[in-house]
Amino acid sequence: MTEQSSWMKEALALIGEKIAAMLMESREDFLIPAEKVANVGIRNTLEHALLVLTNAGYTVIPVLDEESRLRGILSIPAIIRAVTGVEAFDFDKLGDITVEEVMTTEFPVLKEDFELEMVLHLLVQHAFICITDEDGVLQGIVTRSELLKGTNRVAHVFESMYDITKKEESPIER
Ligand code: 4BW
Repeated sequence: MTEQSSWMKEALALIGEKIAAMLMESREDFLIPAEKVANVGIRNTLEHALLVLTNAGYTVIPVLDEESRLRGILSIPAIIRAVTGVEAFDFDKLGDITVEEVMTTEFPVLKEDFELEMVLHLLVQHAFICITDEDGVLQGIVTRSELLKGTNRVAHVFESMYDITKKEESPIER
């Protein structure tokens, strides 16, 4: 798992203070709490995992251990790959392979005091970001759609809250 690192933080351009503050007002709204996040256990079989994914309607979900610590993420394509033979699928193997054998362990994870810049940056590449506490226990996820809802709100109300005047020379136009 890729932890939030200081060099990465510094590499990211800072979001304007006022916009960041407005977005962070919705912080609680865009964090889907762990109890509402579909997940599978590390020792579950792929057969069980496929049922959970199918019933939840998601393509990728977090993998947890017995102490609710985040251990990986599991996708439908990864399950299908695991039962793909040279010429055919062998779906009988679903009951013999565990989630742990197939899950992805390289993915970004942030702590509860995450920086907004970091989340925005990571969501370009990833559909959701897992948030954990210091012990690695899943606290929730931030998804693209929840953050977009927050961004949408800022786009609608920002100019009604602030007087904006164009600078003579904007750095963006240089
Ligand atoms: O069951 C669904 N309900 C709703 N309301 N929307 C869904 C559902 N399934 C898919 N969607 C939509 C969302 O807009 O399709 C997008 C892509 O789904 P995904 O990736 O490929 O399964 C969804 O975009 P999103 O809300 O920004 O979510 C991004 C990703 O975050 C999802 C899924 O991998 C994960 N995710 C979201 N909510 C989750 C969840 N994983 C577990 N539990 C949840 N509650």
